[in-house]
Amino acid sequence: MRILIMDRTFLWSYQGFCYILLLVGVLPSIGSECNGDSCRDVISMPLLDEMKATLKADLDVTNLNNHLKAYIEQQIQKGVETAMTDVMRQLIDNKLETANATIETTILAELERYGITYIRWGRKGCPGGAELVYTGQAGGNRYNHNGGGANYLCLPNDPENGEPQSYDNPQLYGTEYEIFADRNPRGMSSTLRNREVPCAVCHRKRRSSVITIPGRKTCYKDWNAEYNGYLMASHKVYKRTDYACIDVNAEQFDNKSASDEDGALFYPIRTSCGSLRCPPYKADADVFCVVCTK
Ligand SMILES: [Ca+2]
Ligand SMILES: [Ca+2]
Repeated sequence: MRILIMDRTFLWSYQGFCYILLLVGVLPSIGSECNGDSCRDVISMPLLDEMKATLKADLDVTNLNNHLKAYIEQQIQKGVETAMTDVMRQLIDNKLETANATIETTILAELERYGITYIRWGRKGCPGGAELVYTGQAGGNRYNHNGGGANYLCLPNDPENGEPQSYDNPQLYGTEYEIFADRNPRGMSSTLRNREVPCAVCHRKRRSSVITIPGRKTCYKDWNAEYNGYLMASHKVYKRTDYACIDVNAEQFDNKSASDEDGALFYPIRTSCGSLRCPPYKADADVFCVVCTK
């Protein structure tokens, strides 16, 4: 059976045609076979009573149906594609969100494991936010020894000691401040001379670099100051040592009275112009230092 689908324009024109036939007496009656939307796909009518012929208007709307079918299929396909795209997008968004959260958690966990360490000379604790690895006493080689180690050491307060030996090679001493009243760097305590020097090994998480800048008390842009102070070393007439940055707020190691035991020594140092350009440096001046991390 054919499916008849007619638009309103077609129906009006067909009904008009029927009325014209009625007026000219050709169409005896339209009957129930053609009545608005109920028109059948096949309409038959007698032209004249005398004529044995029958006009058969066969309205074939196959092409229209095909177009409509194609259009509907196209719309359905489009709708399905849109729905699928939305679902896939949502799935991908959810997966990406989960993946990003996992990556962020992993990175934060890894960052907790990374960091830098430095020694804070002259203090028992670390600056705010830095973790204390251990606290101890500054040590080194005796100021008048010709050989051996020249660097200062941060010796832990809870050592694991070796066996006693009789050979003559002592090289591990405590360190004293040798800060005389007439050469006391500004801001530092004037009671430190011949006192022992504490130190702290500090760990700063989530940082990858540490530098000690001589000649400055502030860090450069994007660097964070851990502590600042004055550059010190052994005296120039003694044996050579490293330089060390002594905290401006240096404290004494313990409450023992200031006895002159010597050992390794920290003397403030000053500039000497010539090969050192002044300016920018200042003649015969204390030398600042700052420990910076990033
Ligand atoms: Ca002492
Ligand atoms: Ca001394």
